[in-house]
Amino acid sequence: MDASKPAKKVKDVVEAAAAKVSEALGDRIPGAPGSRTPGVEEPTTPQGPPPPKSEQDAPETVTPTGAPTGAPKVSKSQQGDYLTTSQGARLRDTDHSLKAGPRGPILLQDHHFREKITHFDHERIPERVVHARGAGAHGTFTAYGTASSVTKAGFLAKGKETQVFVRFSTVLGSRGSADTVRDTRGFATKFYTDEGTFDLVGNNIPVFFIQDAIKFPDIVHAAKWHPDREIPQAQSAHDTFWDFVSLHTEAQHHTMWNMSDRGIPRSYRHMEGFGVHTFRLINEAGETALAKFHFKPKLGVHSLDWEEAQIAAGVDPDFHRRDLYDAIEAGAFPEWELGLQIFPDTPEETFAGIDLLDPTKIVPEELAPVQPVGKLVLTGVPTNFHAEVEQVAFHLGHLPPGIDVTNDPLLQGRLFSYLDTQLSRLGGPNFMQIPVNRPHAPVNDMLRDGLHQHAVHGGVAPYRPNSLDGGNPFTTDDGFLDIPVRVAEAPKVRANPASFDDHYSQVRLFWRSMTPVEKEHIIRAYTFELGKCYEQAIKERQVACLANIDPVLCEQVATGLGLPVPAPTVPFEDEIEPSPALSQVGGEYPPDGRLIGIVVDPAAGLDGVAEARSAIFSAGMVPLVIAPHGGVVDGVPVQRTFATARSIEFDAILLAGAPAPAPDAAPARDAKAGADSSPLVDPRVTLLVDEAWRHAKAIAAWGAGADVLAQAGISGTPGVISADSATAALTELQPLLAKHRVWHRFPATVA
Ligand code: HDE
Repeated sequence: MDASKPAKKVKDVVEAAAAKVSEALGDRIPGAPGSRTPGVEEPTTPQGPPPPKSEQDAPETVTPTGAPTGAPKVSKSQQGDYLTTSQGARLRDTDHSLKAGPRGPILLQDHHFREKITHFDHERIPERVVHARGAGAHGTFTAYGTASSVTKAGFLAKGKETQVFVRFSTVLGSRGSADTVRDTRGFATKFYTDEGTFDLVGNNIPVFFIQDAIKFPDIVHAAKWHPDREIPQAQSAHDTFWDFVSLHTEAQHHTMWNMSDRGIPRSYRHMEGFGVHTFRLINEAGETALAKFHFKPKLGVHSLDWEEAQIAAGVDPDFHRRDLYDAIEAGAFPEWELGLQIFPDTPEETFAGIDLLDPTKIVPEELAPVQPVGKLVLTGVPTNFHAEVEQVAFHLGHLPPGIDVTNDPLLQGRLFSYLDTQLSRLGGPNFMQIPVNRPHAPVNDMLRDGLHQHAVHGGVAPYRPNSLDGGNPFTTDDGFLDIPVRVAEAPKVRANPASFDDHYSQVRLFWRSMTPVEKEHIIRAYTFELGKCYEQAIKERQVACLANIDPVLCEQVATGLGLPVPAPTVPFEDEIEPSPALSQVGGEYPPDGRLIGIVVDPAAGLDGVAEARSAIFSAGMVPLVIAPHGGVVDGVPVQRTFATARSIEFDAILLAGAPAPAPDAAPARDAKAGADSSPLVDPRVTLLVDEAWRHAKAIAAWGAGADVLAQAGISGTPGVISADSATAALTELQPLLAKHRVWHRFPATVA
């Protein structure tokens, strides 16, 4: 008997079923792990390495010295059909080490074993000392030409397109920490310009904790884990952080931003990016101006709810990373407008009385509008995370002609630190030759040799002056100019300018610019974080700082902590004009890439579900069907089950039915099922709706879906829609999504 026959039959049936599911799924729901849909059985014939997925991109194939090679990007991937050693010799076996007999010891001569294990042992590199956790993507920057009057930087000339790589990050956590913790986010952009790489290494918060770089180890040691227990991971809700910021009060402004909704962004796509420091620009005519860089997201600035962020940290620690990559895969390319605030380059280096060299201060946009200079669009997911995201090396000293630094003492220190840190992270001085770090401009640098040298430098005279290499390379007058700014005569000191002593006026500005609901969130954040501190004295000291910011804020937080309300110690100035641009509430934005959960009840039929799915797709969003079990229901593919779905993943919930408890709705199987012994609706669905409601999300139902609203006790409440059809439900839902949350569901208690 041919033993392969029954096995082949099973294989055919299983593969046909898999193909059916994948056909029903289509390629529009992001998340497929590879470019090939696998069969159930292990492949036995060579098919070559898989091609990249369509949304993937990779570093340009330039040489280590920036020359285009014309090679396709996949040329850097694995080649051929057969497993080889690192030297390309084909292997017969990689599953057994070479032993002195089947039961004998492994032989030292096993060079394949040693190569495999040795390489594996060294796969990790030191994580970044800060910003260890991040995600990055490839894209393009297109300039409007509007900056040409202030800078001669070629990448800002009208219509110029420049490739970019952007890395977003949290600051405090280690590489494996959760994305949604309360923290500042890094927003670092590498522009591969024709005139040399420009790195804009910014954050999603426009101010910093410290004014002088020499304090960086202090703030980072205070904010990271306690050194004895390495607790807590990735968050500021602990004693050492609050100990430092309450003593070092110049940190109060940044801390307030962290306690606001800016500390828990909805996604990287919904964040602003700020260069923080003031830079000095120079145009073709040699005129200079001072400037601050801003990235404004096309989708608006939006945040998570704090409970949502906490649940996400457990349910999906990769929440932001997944959002970034899924959005690109779904074709909802993340987009920002780059803008400049421009200030006259005066000897005082101030604007409207604000010291432009103080990185704890902003210039309100109402005083100096952000002028758009170009568009950044992210279109490519990395091909290899380690090669690209982990090895990308940013440095503030990567500046093209036309952009220069100022004397901001924080910036000055960073100019040292970023180069220094790469030496230990990336193993030597040639990190700029790693593919993602290679400039796209020709490099002729006279830097030679060193560990991991990839370039094969020609010539015999890497020195200047020389005659042996014909004098090459030459300097040129259109090269990078260190703008010859006059340095005022002064004694050599360890001191700050007196203007740096104002630690509170802008914290008050921020607080007063918030809407009531945002103030509620800030009060909640301070009360939570300080409530997590152990030492009473630290809480008291921080509450004393809040007294210098606002009496209501101070009183509310003190009450939550059970502390007396102290009097201010720093006099309040006259009225501070609020800056509405600082608030996230108000405005309407496109819903691109938003995830809409559709709860279905297979027992009652899927009325309206197909039309809802296609309407959601056409609106540029992603529908995810949530059913009692996986697979395909009535021809509609299921992406989530009641067991796998959690509210935090969805921006809005659609209820297409009121499913009765599924067989696995038992607490012994799924704790989310709760204790109710005979619920009408599956308790996981009720929980989903409860959470979405608490997090001020829009919820819409049609048909029997309205029963779920009744069961949850939320029918008729703000932002909860009961409609006749799927189309009507979606029509009412979309304006709510454009505002991000149903803010009026929970009236604020503070003005
Ligand atoms: Fe950084 N910072 N930083 N920083 N920073 C690093 O560089 C440093 C500061 C920022 O995605 C490190 O390659 C000092 C401000 C981002 O790879 C390190 C000071 C801002 C990233 C370093 C600051 C930033 C970093 C760690 C005080 C916003 C991640 C690994 C003077 C404007 C970049 C590395 C990426 C990373 C030093 C302050 C943003 C150690 C000394 C202010 C987005 O070099």
